[in-house]
Amino acid sequence: MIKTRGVLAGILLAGVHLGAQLVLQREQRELLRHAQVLKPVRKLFEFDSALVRQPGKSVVNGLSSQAGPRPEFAEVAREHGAYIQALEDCGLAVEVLPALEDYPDSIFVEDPALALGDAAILLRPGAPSRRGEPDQIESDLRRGFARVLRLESGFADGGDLLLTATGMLIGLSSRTDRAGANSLGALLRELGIESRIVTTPAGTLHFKSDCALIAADHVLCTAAMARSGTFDGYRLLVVPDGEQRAANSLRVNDTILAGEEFPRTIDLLRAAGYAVRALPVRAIGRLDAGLSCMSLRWKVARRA
Ligand code: CIR
Repeated sequence: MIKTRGVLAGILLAGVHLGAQLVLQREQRELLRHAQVLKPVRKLFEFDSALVRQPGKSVVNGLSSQAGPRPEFAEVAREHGAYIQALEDCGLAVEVLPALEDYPDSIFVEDPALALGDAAILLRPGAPSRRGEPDQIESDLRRGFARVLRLESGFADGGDLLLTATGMLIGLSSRTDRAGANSLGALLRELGIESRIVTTPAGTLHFKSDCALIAADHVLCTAAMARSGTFDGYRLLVVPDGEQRAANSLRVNDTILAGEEFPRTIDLLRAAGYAVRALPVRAIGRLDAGLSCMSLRWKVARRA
């Protein structure tokens, strides 16, 4: 009897031991998975480099959905200068490319390419007048990135791409179609980045015209974007009525760049604990642009 009890106790102990080991292994796997998910989080807002392009005189003829006066060249140039200064003040080394008069919208370098630290992707802008821009920026990217991939089919603009902690959101819009989103998804997978195709609220130029990630779990967005459900599970800071354009803000390291025309949004951001740098955006606003559009930003990948 005593012997049987001893054997039973032994089996029980071995079972408990095995159970504990399985739990440990599961926890280790979970930790590893978590670490993989968190890896890109660290880099979401960490930048040390940026590429911008000087506006040409032709910028005043850039695409715009708005009736009303065209912006003055001098005002665009002043806003661009203030933007470069802000990036530098955030600690970034900014390379300024020469103006391209044949491409009025080429100041918005975010659209023809995607920069990811160790790799870049040449995109295919949806607007016919911007289709040549990736070729114009290719050699500059090849200088800075060991790997440069190219989107070969469909259309996708950088303004429709938002990197989040769990991967890239690709917004379908009048500039990014499903064929482009699918091909881009495949290229991103080659680089180890998951992606999800989402929609852009009607009447919005780009996905990021309506939203900006301000912390890994916190999104600044328009009411229309909030209603879309794309960011369910995130904390949302909805821009006040009349300040929709403020949604295209940009977090760079620990600072959020926001348009100075949007004081109520700036107050909300500051009240939420963020450091904000207010920048002039009136003229680029007339060209449907905001603060993410005028740069490509990345953190140089250190080789192991
Ligand atoms: C365009 O319509 O392409 C330009 N006027 C504005 C591009 C703004 N870019 C962006 O939101 N990423």
